[in-house]
Amino acid sequence: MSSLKLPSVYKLIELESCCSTNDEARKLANLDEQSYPDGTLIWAREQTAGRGRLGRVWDSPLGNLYLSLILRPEVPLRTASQLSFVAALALFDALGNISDPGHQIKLKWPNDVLLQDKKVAGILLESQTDRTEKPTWVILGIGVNVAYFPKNTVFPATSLFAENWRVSVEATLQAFAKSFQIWANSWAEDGFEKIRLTWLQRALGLGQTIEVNLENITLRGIFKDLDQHGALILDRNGTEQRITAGEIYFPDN
Ligand code: BT5
Repeated sequence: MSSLKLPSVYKLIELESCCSTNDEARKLANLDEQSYPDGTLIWAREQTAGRGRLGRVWDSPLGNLYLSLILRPEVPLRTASQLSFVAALALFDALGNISDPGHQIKLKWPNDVLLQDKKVAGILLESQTDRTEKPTWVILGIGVNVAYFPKNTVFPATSLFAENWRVSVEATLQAFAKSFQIWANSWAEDGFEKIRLTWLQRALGLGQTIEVNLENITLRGIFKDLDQHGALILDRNGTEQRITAGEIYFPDN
């Protein structure tokens, strides 16, 4: 066990190893709400079956940060999905707070964090709803490449260590927990607009030509905006297209 201190809104569960902290969180969230309330944070030193979005593998050896937060927001699912942008802002601040000056941190739609234009952290939001509109839980999975990153990825990846940034997993976790509390409060009290605008200020490629890979087609256009539901607005020769899922690339970079 570590001697980690987190703000009291979190209930920390530490694991040496697990399959996926999101799967562990899902199990606990379904057990009972009293024992695993909003703010339960599952942290594992390594994962044997870490997951990215769309069934992708998330490499999870010892040395990186892997955590999942159980959240129980009293809002419709569509609103709850804004939490991935809340988490992206928290990661941005957390890394900014523990970094040496001179490192460039940016956000990449929908919710990646880039360091020196390479992916250093990813977010996986999962939820479960019952018959009401509201989710019974939302699980926010966060992976930060502290010491290790995979080579040969389509979009380049990096780690904090690879950018000569020596920081511990514990310090990264502590910084994230602190920043997430601040942004989650802002979201709960003032809604999405401030989150949306701040996210846009920190996004890579806004106003520039980007490529969006959809399942069967690649679209090219100008990255114009983020709408109130977190969709990317792509301007294609004056016609605006709303993109809700896909991978973006920056051809001019
Ligand atoms: C994500 O997926 O970015 C979400 C990653 C969430 C991981 C956390 S760890 C704690 C929690 N438990 C889990 O099981 N998952 C969550 P996606 O957008 O699909 O990005 C995957 C892509 O990111 C890969 O195809 C690589 O290009 C790149 N990448 C960068 N670092 C990586 C790493 N450590 N492992 C795998 N892919 C990485």
